Amino acid sequence: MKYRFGEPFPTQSTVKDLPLSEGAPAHFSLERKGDKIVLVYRMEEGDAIYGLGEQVRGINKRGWRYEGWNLDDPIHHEGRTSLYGAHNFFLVCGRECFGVFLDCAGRVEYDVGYTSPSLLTVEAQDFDLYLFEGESPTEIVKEFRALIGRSYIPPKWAFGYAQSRWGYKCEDDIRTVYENYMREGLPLDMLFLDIDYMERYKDFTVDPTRFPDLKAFAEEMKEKHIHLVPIIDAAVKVEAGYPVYEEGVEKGYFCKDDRGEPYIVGVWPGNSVLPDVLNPEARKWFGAQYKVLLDMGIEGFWNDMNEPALFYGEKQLKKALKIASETKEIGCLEDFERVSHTFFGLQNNPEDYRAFYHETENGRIVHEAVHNLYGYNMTRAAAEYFREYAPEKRFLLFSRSSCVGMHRYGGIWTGDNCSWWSHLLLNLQQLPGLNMCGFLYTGADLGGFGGNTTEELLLRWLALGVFVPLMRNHSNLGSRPQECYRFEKKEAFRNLLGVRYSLLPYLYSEYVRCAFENDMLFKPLSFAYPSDERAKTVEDQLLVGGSLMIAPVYTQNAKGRYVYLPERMKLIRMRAGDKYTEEVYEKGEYYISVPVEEIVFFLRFNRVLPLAKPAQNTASLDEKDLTWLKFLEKPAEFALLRDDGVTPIKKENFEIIRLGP
Ligand code: MIG
Repeated sequence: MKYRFGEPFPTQSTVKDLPLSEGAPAHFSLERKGDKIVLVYRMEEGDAIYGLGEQVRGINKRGWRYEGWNLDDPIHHEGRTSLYGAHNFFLVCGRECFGVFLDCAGRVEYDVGYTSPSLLTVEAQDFDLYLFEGESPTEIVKEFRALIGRSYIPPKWAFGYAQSRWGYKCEDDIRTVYENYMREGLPLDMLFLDIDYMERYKDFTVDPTRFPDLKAFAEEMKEKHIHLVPIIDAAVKVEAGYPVYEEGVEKGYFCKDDRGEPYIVGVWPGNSVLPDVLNPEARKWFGAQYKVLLDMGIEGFWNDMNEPALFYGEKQLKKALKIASETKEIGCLEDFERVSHTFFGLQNNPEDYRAFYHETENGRIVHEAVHNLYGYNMTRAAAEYFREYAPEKRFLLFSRSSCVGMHRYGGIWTGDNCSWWSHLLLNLQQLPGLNMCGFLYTGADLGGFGGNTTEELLLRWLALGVFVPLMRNHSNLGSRPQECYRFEKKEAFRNLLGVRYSLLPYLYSEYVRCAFENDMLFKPLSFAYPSDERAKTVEDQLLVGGSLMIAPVYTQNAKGRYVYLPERMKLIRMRAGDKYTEEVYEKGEYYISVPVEEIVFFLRFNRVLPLAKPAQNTASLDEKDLTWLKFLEKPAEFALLRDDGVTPIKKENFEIIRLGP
């Protein structure tokens, strides 16, 4: 059912046109608050609220307030209300179970039992409201996902292990990382290029002293089965003679102020302008810029700073400088506060978002009203161009900022987390919500981006990362280096990364199946065991695909952890992809020992798991030589994807493997 409130901007988040329903929507009562609509739902004691994608706090969202508002804020503590994505879909699960999607380009506010424990309110200005009813949470999610279209599928090599760091500056830095990985026998598929590969942070340029011949270098690395993945920032440097800037200005392709002049903001390159990716022509033009790097043999990109994140707006900065210069000396606290606040307030200032405009198919519109669509359309620009450039090829593409709809064009990483144990748990807790909203290709910066990691934290985090589609170790400039070879337990790292490759046939097959069937790769336990009251409260375990349950360790100095088994399961204790033990446990609660050198997970009853031999990279992975782990009392099937990992996937690429007990 679809209802319309106000005059929503067409987000193109959905792929189907539903007729508008008359009358009042079910479940909710409606209130008006100024120019906003408030949807009010009275929650039952036992209702759990799932979804909202990339957010803070637990799998069950009840007990806090949240916002759908894309924001670059590097400290993801639990007091936050929004992160980089706006994923406005949630499920109410209890006596009644239904799904809610707010198709909205602007800000959405949720109060999920915060002001009053039994009230859920959703507040926004102009939006389409969709309600979904169904037999089970999974069925409802599938209905929603059918509305928003099939999730992006990356190439198989994008399921390999990736090393990244802000601070690799030149060819030799990258080569050194590669050589160290090889010397230690550590598997690797991708090395990432952060902003320093560019010439003074100019998009689609390459610094000629740091990377004198990127094409040759990319080729050299590809021969070694390594993909280089460069970053692209949203903002374009203002600089005379820089073709991307000059051409964009000439054609009117950058966001403009109220007088029609390009709106100037400050990001990495200094004064910059924002490509108007909501203007179809400008979007096409921006996407075509990726050609420079594609022609060099690059096959993967990550799009950053596309909330869009602003260090300052030029006009606001000038105001701040004026205030500072008028304050000849700091005579009292008020002086100090006035000056410091004007400067602190410059970053991602709402005044800026209200001061520039997009030229869309539906006319000129102020950025604030369509803020959440920016990262989506930047990524769409790239994806649409890739399809033109090489229609038969899967590219790697993921973004920091996103909105429902972008899941068709690329994945996301969850931005600047910290090297904190709490963020390992947050990583796990975000996965089901992201999957519900169509984001299947996703991952957190393993080891943590900001701050200093430890060997133990990295090992534990990788032990979750082996199950997550994007398995990338990434860290901040100036933080403690965290490539696997920096630490002492080399063998543990080697084995652990190897396990990823052993699991790859399972993970990639299940991933693609989930994309085709609009299923979730990561589910809360309660989705599969709906009548199990204990399962509903589990916030630190997940089902991964149809066969597995994971229960990672996420506390410092732990030797193991308590695990809840909602049914009989087989515990798999893995030292390496070809070195493991199996042990059957009955339904119940157990303390399970988990040494840092091991990956421990559970095979579900009457399910199977294909395992490959550990490999150095996806290119050398032998997918013919599989071992099958089984926990069967009756025959079972598994849909194994057999394809080249690059060209478009067809349903026929799945081979149904039948196994008996
Ligand atoms: O303001 O390009 O989230 O992954 O390393 C920081 C530098 C800009 C933010 C990204 C991070 C990346 C960093 N970028």
